[in-house]
Amino acid sequence: MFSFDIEYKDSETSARAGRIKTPHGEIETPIFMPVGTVGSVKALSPEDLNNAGAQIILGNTYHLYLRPGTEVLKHFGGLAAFSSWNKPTLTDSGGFQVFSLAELNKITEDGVSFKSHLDGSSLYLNPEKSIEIQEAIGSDIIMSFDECIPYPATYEYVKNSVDRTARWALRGKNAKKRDEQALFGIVQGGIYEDMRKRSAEQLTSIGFDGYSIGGLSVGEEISTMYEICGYTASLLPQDKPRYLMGVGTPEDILTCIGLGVDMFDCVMPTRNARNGTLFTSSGKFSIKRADLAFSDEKIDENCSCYTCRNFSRGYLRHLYKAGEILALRLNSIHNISFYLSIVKNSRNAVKEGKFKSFQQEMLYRLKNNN
Ligand code: PRF
Ligand code: ZN
Repeated sequence: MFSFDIEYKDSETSARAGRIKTPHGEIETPIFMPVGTVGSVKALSPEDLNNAGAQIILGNTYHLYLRPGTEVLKHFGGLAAFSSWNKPTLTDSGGFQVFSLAELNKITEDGVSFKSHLDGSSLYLNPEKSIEIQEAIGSDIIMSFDECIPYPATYEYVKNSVDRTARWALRGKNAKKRDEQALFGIVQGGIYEDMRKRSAEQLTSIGFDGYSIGGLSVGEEISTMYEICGYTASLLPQDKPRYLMGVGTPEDILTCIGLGVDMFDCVMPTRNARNGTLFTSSGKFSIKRADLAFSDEKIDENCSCYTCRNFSRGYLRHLYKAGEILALRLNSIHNISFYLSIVKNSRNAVKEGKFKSFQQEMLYRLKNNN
């Protein structure tokens, strides 16, 4: 069964250190969830993920519904068993992916019709169908089907969409059959504080196991993102986990932990790894740089991941330039390990009552890009 307990609260910021229990194991928060859209975190095996410190990974309803489909997933006993990950998984509802990837046909009160980005076939998702697919996937934490509002959007548009997202969230909750899965509601409302308040009130009065903050990092100013994130987090129940969807950079994660967010996911560490961009505690750099050819430095002297324990920047540059597939794996191992070290160190800092100084120091070092 699902539970969330807060173990420590920071006195200077809104940061919390907590523990989520799921049928597939426990998660220490704050946590970063590597993105495994189609049932694999690109370039990484479950063993690589375990060694990097991953505790939960994310899958997407939209992609898994298109391929391999619910019958295959059911046959293998759900995504965790199918992929041999066997630890906690969370799925996004498909709402956001339908709006961002598919060719949208029509949004009605009932749901959304769209064309598959794979073969153009016509498909349909609604709140009930999204829950049914997530039940077949068997993820420990599932999301309500929401309408993701484009940015910028008018106040009137946002209002209609917030209300519809609340009606869809209630329908999803009523359709849910499996008790062992936790269901989160997704707060929308664009950049309008009163709409965020309206959405948070609607969802908390329905009641969910946790609350996601959606509709951010979609093109608004970064300062606006932080303001709306902090405001929204302050409206949510203290005793439930808060998940900021699709965010973000190391700076964003450190900042938003301080605003009271417990869970994050983003393709940035894995996608950037495959493009040759590596994150370190003193900023990011490209492994393609000519001046790294003779570098015997590690990616990050402070990192103890498999890649940093064994390989020089010079060798990693060579692998990348030669188009070797090992480059993608080694880079991904480092970036995921780095992201997970940020949340782990944040958690430890909260426990030791020094999150604020840890956060300031980290943000300062990240800015001094090397
Ligand atoms: N809704 C859903 N998934 C999401 C988002 C959202 O608003 C975002 C926005 N950053 C990322 N992923 N369902
Ligand atoms: Zn490393």
